[in-house]
Formats: sequence, C-alpha cells, structure tokens
Amino acid sequence: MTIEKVELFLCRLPLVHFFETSFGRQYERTFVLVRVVGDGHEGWGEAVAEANPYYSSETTDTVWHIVTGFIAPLVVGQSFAHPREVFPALRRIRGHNMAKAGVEMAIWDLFARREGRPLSALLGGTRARIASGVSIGIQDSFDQLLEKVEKERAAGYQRIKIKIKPGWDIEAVERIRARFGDIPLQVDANAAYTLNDAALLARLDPFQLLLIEQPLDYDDVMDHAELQRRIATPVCLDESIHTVRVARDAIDAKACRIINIKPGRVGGHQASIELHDLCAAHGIPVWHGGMLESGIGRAHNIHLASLPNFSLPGDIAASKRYYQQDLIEPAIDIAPDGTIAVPEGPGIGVTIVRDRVDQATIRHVSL
Ligand code: SMG
Ligand code: MG
Repeated sequence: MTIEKVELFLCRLPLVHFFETSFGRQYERTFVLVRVVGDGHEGWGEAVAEANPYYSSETTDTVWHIVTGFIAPLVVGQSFAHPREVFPALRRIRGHNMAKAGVEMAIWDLFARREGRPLSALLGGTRARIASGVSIGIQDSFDQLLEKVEKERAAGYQRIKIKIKPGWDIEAVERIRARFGDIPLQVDANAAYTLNDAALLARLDPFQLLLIEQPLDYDDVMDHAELQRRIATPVCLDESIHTVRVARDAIDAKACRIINIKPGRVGGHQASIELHDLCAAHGIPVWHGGMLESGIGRAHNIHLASLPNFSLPGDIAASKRYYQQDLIEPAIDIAPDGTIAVPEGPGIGVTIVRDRVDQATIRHVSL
C-alpha cells in the first residue's frame, strides 16, 4: 500500500488528577497525534513524547521536527507490503523512537483497517481481554495515597503500582501493606536512585513486591545488574530498554527479571513484537507500560498487550482516570474483574471523534 499523506496534530488535554513521578508533577498532557492516509483508508497513531525531556530525551517539539523533516519524506509516496517494513525503512534516523512509533503505529492501524481486521490479529494477539493495573503517582500525603489505592482496588484493578522517590518509598509501601495486606503491588522509581542506595532498596525486600521498576539511571544497565545481585525484589527495566539489542544485553547481564514494553520507547509495534518474542525466549515476563495516552495510543496498547507473553497486568487503565472526555468512542473502560476487552472492529477498533481532536489541537500540519 502506498502512503499518500501524513498529518500531525499537537494536542493538549487537562488531566483529571495531577500525576507526579520522581521527576515532577504534571496537570495536563501534551502529545502528538499522527494520521496517515492511503488506499482510501486512514490510520491513527500517537507519539508519546511529552512537552519536556524528563521521562525521555524526546519532546513533542523533537517529534514534530523529526517527523516533518525526516520521517515523512521516507514514508509519503512510499509503498509498503506490510507495516513490519516501516521501522527498518527508518533505520537511517538514529533514535527518536517515539517519533518513529507514532508514524509506524498509524500505518499498522491503516493496514488493519484496510484488511477489515482488528489490529491484535495482525500483531499476533491471542487473548480477547487484557489484565489491567493502575499506576498511582506521588501524592500530597500518605493518607491521600491510601485513599487512591482504596478507590482503584474498588474499581477492580488487578494490581497497584506506586511511584517512589527518596523520601517517598519504604514508608509508602509499609503503609499500603499495613492497610491492604497482600495485594499485588509494585513500585516505579523512574531512575531516582543510584547504586549507593542499594541497602535502602533492599529494605523493600520483606514487602514481597512484584517488582521494582527502573530504580537506577536510564542508561545504566550494568548498575542494575549489580543492584539485582543485592536485592531480592525482581528488577524490571523501563527507560533503559530503548532497543531490542539493549534488552538482549540487559537479559544476558541479568540486569532485570521482568521487562516493561512501551511501543513508543522502542519504535513501534514491530520492535515491540521482537522485544516480546526475545523476552519469551528467555523466560522474561513482560507487561505493557503506559504514557498517559489518549484513547488512540491507549487502544494501540490494548491490542499489543493481547500477545501471549504479556503475562502481568499492565499500566493500561480506563480513559476516565486521565481525561474527562477521551478523543475516542467508546472510551476505554474496565470490567469489574479488572480486565479490558480488546476492541473487535477493524484497526484499533475505536472511533476517533474528530471534533474533540480538533478542539484539543494547538498545531496541525499535513505532509
Ligand atoms: O499511563 O497510567 C499511565 C502512566 C503509567 O506510570 C506510568 N508511566 O515510568 O512507567 C512510567 C510512567 C511514565 C509516564 S510519566 C510521564
Ligand atoms: Mg516506568
């Protein structure tokens, strides 16, 4: 199929509740939507870079620059027999995985819509529902944190993840265990610690956490290997795993026992499938991460998370946790058992509400 057009929409949506990680608090989400057109069909993707370079070195501005200047020229007017060919076609461009993923994933949606098949079927998904967990940010007080945990448990989410940072770690976990007992619980440090904190992090061991996510720096695989030797809690890597090759090195070095997959971080669906398969071959369970996506990115994530080695609940939750009104219909929601249905319609299987996209858009370009 020939790609005829790439469009970008810089969007901004207010968050229902602020979200705080070890690197700061945010009240809104800025992101870039991608629309591709070909063969009389359209496809949608979402580049998950944020306005700032704190989670990742990419930003909404770098996504704009790289897609308009470098990715679109390699894609518009080109023919692809299958969307798996898109990521390799962008190989000349180093890094910028979120920009690549936004376009690559839109093309997967386009292909799936043209074939009239759900995206999950094209990706190799095997389940009709995915297990849903929540990520709870750092709050103003431990009481507020406990309230949040209570609310999300009542909504049915299958596991709780909390953000930690120095000063908001052991006590937060201790209080959750004291109040809620043996619930499935994990923590995410977003690189807030160093190896010098190994003894402190070992104090989490008695709490039987499912995992500790990205305790050390984003490019620091070897220190994670050393940390994993010193703590019992399984280390899960997020930020560090930006290519399939780094994942292979991290697994070989025993730097992690679990990996979080975010397609934006590795360059899209094709790289995610390869990462998923690599992990499966090494007995490393994976789960699907989240980037506070709008319904478009969120729907993509649900399809990807239907692959078999996504054996732990992911950070893919209901739209209403994030946005008063999502950009899609129907909004993503969870069942009382804490699962989300994989949409069955063609492509990502949700309807994009153009009025709402246009209302959220602060900048648009057609390439
Ligand atoms: O989408 O529910 C969500 C957020 C999940 O915690 C989450 N994401 O490091 O895993 C992570 C963070 C990254 C986003 S911070 C902007
Ligand atoms: Mg994380």
